[in-house]
Amino acid sequence: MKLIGFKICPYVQRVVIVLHEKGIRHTLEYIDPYGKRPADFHHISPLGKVPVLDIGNDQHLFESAVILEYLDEIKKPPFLPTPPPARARHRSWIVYASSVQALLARLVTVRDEHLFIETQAAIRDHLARVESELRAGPLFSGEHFSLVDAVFAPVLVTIDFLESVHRFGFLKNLDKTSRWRETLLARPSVRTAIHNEYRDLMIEFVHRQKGCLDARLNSSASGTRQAAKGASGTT
Ligand SMILES: N[C@@H](CCC(=O)N[C@@H](CS)C(=O)NCC(=O)O)C(=O)O
Repeated sequence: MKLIGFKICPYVQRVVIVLHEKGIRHTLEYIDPYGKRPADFHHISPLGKVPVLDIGNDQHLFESAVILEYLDEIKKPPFLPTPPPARARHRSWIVYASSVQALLARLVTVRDEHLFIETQAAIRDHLARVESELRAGPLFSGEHFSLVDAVFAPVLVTIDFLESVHRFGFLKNLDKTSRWRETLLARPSVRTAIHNEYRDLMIEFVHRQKGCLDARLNSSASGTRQAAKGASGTT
């Protein structure tokens, strides 16, 4: 199998996580998000997005949630529960994770200050709802890894990055979600899914958006430069 993706794409990260959790042999082909797509890209990815999973015999799968279910069907252990109600509940939370991920993407790209503030509030509301859904842990369904864990891990990785560049405090007072974050981020599959250039590429991505978050990064960077100049006695 070959997974085609971008190095910072959270939807690619979720597929990498499941490939690793299941021990499925694969190769990864990273394409340049800002460059020209490979010639056959729109043929293999009708929506023009990554991830795409090449499963051989000229067959390509697109849409990460579908890819995850495919991987779950072909290799044990199953990560989706069997009883239909539980199975449906997990699928609902997989959709929910994509909504949170979309809000996080909006936070990085938005240029309107009002919408920037509004998006932060929406993210907090969504995370509070996740918190109320979590049980004793350590994972979404207790001890067993599930596809819900696989899709929320990249959400929490993105939040970690965002908190490292600006103090949003998204996980403040969300104790269960914070513990879930720690458990997930310590997992080898999740660590593998975070490309070693992830942080630098994310910062580059934020700068390219020229949005409200970029403005905050620039102002805190110039603040740091001013402080450094002041400390060294130069102005
Ligand atoms: N619903 C899709 C979302 C995938 C998605 O949005 N991928 C982004 C990158 S993270 C993409 O390929 N965007 C198109 C582009 O940047 O050209 C999935 O779950 O696979």
